[in-house]
Amino acid sequence: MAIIKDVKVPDIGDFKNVGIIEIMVKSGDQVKVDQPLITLESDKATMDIPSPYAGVVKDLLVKVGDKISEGSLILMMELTDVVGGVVTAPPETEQIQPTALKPSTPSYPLPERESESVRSRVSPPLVENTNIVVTNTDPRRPRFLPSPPVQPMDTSLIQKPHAGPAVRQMARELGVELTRVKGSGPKGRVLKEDVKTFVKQVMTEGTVPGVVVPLTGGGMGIPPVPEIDFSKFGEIETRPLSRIKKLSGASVYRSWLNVPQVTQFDEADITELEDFRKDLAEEAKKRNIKVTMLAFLLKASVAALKQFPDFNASLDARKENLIVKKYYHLGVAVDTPNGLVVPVIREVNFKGLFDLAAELGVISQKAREGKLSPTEMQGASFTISSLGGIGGTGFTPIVNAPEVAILGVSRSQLQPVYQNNQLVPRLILPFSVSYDHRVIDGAAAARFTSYLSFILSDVRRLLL
Ligand code: CAO
Repeated sequence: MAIIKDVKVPDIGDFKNVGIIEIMVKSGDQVKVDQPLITLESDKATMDIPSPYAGVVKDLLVKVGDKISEGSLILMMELTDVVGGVVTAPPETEQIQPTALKPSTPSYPLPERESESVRSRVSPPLVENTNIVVTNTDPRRPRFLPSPPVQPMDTSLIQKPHAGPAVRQMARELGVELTRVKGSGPKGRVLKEDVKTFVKQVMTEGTVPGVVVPLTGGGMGIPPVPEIDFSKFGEIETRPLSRIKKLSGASVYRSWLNVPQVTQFDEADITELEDFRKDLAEEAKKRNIKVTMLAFLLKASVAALKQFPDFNASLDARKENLIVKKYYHLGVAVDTPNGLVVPVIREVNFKGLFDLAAELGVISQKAREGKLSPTEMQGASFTISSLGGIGGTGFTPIVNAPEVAILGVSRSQLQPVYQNNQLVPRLILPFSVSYDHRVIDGAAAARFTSYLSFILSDVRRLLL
């Protein structure tokens, strides 16, 4: 005997006029209880509407894009698990309630025994009352059971993840927690591609990928930053982050999470160095270049890296070996209108001050025009971030992993220094070195910065 049932949208809490973004069944499909039929998408969440019955889809009455609310008719279904007018339930009665719509209360208590009169008043879960009787195939349990009372959907359960069922299934199969995956679909919905990218990056880098995961929530066990509607407090403007900001953001986030880093602060007396730099100004002008402190810092850094090779190194992927580099390619952080980029000056050890100054001019210009090629930003063994042209007395640069150390330079200032029993004005350059503490000890870091200070205080040493 064919029994045709209406399948309607159950109680979905406060959600009304919610758009359908996916339909998982078509007319003629055989569906099981709890099998997702359609996916709805509100502003912040997606939710599946599962089938309350086992049966065959007869008429599909909705299409993608339709807006529906509680009680809207989704489809007509011919019930299959019907024996003599009785609809058989899945083996465990608790499963009657669709999993995606589990009420916040525990499972419905099973009565010990129900009389035949129950037949006329039971209803399938989450839809209007009908004359259908739900039975249980477990012989230890009563044959006729009332349905659980209609429960409103616990909408907190559907706030996340923002993904369709196919994507969720894929994530489940791969063991991916969808809350960690940044969605690139409409309204931030997680797509299959996002899950694949996530898995790829976890596999290759052993980290939660920053590019796809600006972890607004809970990734790697990190407590989520609450999402706040700031417009409640005043006027706001939402501006998309530039591509460079997203990439550099992902990169510093990855380093921040992966590298236990410490920053060692120091300073150098660059009075003589500055005099020398000024002496070079005329010659530099003839060459149409400007020799800033940075060219000296590049040379001095190479001297310090040669003295302390562990700073010019990377941990291998298994974190068991230190790969010490015999080349000196130095990254230089450049501030551009679109964000931070780090072009690399290769073989600094073989280049003179004028060459370095010229190259710095070219790459910073290219960086600001967004014309750097990817290869021009690869291969650094150590990085310098100089904010000296702007200001500040000190900062903690983030190690540019997998490098193990980075030099941060602040603005030099004339300061009174006690020398030969008197206070004399000296030009003092504050700087800092952040380092990966797995590779470099604090004592080594202090030796490194002291050596750098020594070299900068007496650049003749660079010739040795
Ligand atoms: N102390 C005092 N003055 C300094 C100085 C220092 N440490 N470093 C540079 N200056 C001076 C320069 O001599 C120059 O002076 P004049 O204008 O009188 O000639 C002026 O400051 C501007 O220098 P500059 O910044 O143009 O040149 P630079 O070679 O020092 O730096 C570059 C080049 C590309 C590194 C820099 O422009 C830049 O982008 N810095 C920002 C890097 C950054 O954002 N780092 C943070 C990353 S971590 O979040």
